[in-house]
Amino acid sequence: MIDLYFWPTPNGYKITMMLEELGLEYKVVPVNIGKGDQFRPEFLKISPNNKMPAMTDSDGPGGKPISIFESGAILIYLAEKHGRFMPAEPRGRYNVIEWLMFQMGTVGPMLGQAHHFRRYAPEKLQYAIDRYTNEASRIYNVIDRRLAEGEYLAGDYSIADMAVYPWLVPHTMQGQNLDEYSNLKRWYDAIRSRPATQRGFAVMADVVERMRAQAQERQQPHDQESWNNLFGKKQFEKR
Ligand SMILES: N[C@@H](CCC(=O)N[C@@H](CS)C(=O)NCC(=O)O)C(=O)O
Repeated sequence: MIDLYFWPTPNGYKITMMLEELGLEYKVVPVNIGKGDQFRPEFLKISPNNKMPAMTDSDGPGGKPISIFESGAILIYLAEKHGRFMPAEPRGRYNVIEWLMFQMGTVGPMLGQAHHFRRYAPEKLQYAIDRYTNEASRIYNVIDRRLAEGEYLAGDYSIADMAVYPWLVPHTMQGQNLDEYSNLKRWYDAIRSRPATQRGFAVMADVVERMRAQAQERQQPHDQESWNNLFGKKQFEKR
């Protein structure tokens, strides 16, 4: 049995997309990162960086349980275990891994900063807004150029595409217009229309809707408690 420690964010959706593509049964264990669930000692044991997603599989290597944190590692684990969405042959495999690493090292961290400075930061710092909006445009151009060469990022539809796609869903928050990137837009629409993508994004959709309504009501993305957990004192406590 798979337990997925999850909250509905781009990093979380990478894994629900993959689990849905594989047609696996899994239990969602909500990790409410706004309420501080990520700091619970039992969660830190499987995810020492206090971030979701994390996953446990009772049927890990050698038939023994395994726990994994970092979405890229989880995707590689699932792809290798099930022999899908990453070729076994070395050239194809490294091609997928390089684009997956591009997501993990660049797409996620940089677009996350764009969200932070464009939307979450209490002070509007023009330098930071420009820096991360420009960086987002640069990244979108890299993806667009790559997708001029092929249908997907690395050969057939793979875990690299599943890692990048959820980060481009909030493109307006990153100051990006998909119509300016024709190859990327074609790829984006193809992935969006996959039934597994839709099922992956339906996980905890009720919570997303509730959080959206609450944020709209208070006209701020975070309340005091979630700000403190994600960006304030609680986040930086020594543990
Ligand atoms: N590199 C990690 C990043 C995961 C990550 O940033 N998770 C965020 C939500 S998207 C989180 O759990 N934040 C809670 C916190 O920072 O305390 C991965 O890809 O798994």
